[in-house]
Amino acid sequence: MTEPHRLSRRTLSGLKPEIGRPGFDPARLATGVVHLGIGAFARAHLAAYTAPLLAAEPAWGILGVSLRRADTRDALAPQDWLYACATRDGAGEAIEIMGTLTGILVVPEAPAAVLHRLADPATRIVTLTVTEKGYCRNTASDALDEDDPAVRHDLAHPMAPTTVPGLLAAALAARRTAGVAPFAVLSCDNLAANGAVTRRVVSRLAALRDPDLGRFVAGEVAFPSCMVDRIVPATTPADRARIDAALGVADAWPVLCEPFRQWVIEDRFPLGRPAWEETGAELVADVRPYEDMKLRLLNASHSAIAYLGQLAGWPTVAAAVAEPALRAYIATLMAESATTLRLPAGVDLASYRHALLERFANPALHHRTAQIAMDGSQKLPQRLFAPALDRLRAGQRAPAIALAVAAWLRFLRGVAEDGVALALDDPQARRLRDAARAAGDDRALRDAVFALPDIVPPALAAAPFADDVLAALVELATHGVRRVLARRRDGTAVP
Ligand code: CS2
Repeated sequence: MTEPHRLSRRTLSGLKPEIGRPGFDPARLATGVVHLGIGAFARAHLAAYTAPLLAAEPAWGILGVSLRRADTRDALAPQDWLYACATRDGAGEAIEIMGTLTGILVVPEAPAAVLHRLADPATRIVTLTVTEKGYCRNTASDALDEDDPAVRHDLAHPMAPTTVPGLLAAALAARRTAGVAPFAVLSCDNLAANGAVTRRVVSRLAALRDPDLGRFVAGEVAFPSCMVDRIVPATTPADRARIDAALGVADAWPVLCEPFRQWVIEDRFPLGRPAWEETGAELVADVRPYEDMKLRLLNASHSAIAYLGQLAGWPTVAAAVAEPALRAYIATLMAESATTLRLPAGVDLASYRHALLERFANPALHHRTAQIAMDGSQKLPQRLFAPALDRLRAGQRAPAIALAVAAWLRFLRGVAEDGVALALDDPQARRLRDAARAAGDDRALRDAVFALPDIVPPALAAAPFADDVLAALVELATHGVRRVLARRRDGTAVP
């Protein structure tokens, strides 16, 4: 029985007319997609591209899976898996009720049920937003981290896996035994060549279980790559209160996002797919140029803004880019990274960069720098280290990238410029914090972190990049973020 003041199928028809609602009966959906990592991003991105197709194709409903916590399931179960998606910018907010989910399962509670649904022949695609760390990869080699205790657990208990590679290997093994064709695995995380990385970690874990299974996964399973883009900040209590007031009923966990969205997908789905091209996705043969452009311009800028913002006391991306000197620096950073890109056909770089700055300035999103600063060890390789390496190979320095990396190093010390403590939320937190704590001065800080070859590529730990990072660290210590950015804009800084 659902509550009268809670969003649910029963209260859906009583919502105000300006609230968008599903153009289909959510009760009639069947599961065709299983989504691992059913967080805010997938609920605002995958769901938005899929919802308009479900009236014609109700077999493509999405079963959500949470890998660790039960909170999303607990929030959405009493509301028949419905939730509000609020699209916001300076002009206002549009709210749509999303009804694409057929349920949510939580792995630690019910690993067998998750495996059962993954093995079900009706499941034709498994999509993933499990964050960079969910791939259990060594970020330097992009191979499975075989020393990861969770990976070791999954190898010892193949029928009760806890990791993404472990779950997928177990499900693909079950399908193979039952003679059911493999589903396609679509990674929607911010990794370069995300399909290839997923194939590598899943097939390696499968091979460690059984070499034959490893060959099957590597050779017979489709792992298309894709580039996803939509800024989806974490929902705050204030968002919840505002959206509840607009709905007139309570939604325990709405999501909010910017109007912009993009999805570029490699078209390799042996068992079929929803007609995502009808809802704006671009289906292409080679996603890599789109992925690199987005990671090295949007996400690289985000990480730079996050660490500079954490040090300088800018709580949100919009607050940071309201500073002219920061905006100028981000334009320089993008120009520096852009030299490493093979641009997708038809993309105008100047308009793309301009649009990014406009999106960052969205005053209604309150996208927190602390949120983006999380998991730097997992994000920096594809956002900052890869373009720096490419520039080095081309005989070019990378002073703007070096400043972003220096800001990250300073952030690892855990103290903002005004003395406020900064939280370090990163799977490598212990090693990074130990390295930062032991380091007396800036040179020691750089050397300690750059001596971790699985985190920072050794080629960057040498001159000239390491010199530029040290120069930036010293500059930050001497002048502080605001003055460093102003000096760089005026051309008075050394690099
Ligand atoms: C952000 C991304 O949190 C982060 O690291 O850079 O989540 C970013 O908002 C999305 O990739 C935008 O598509």
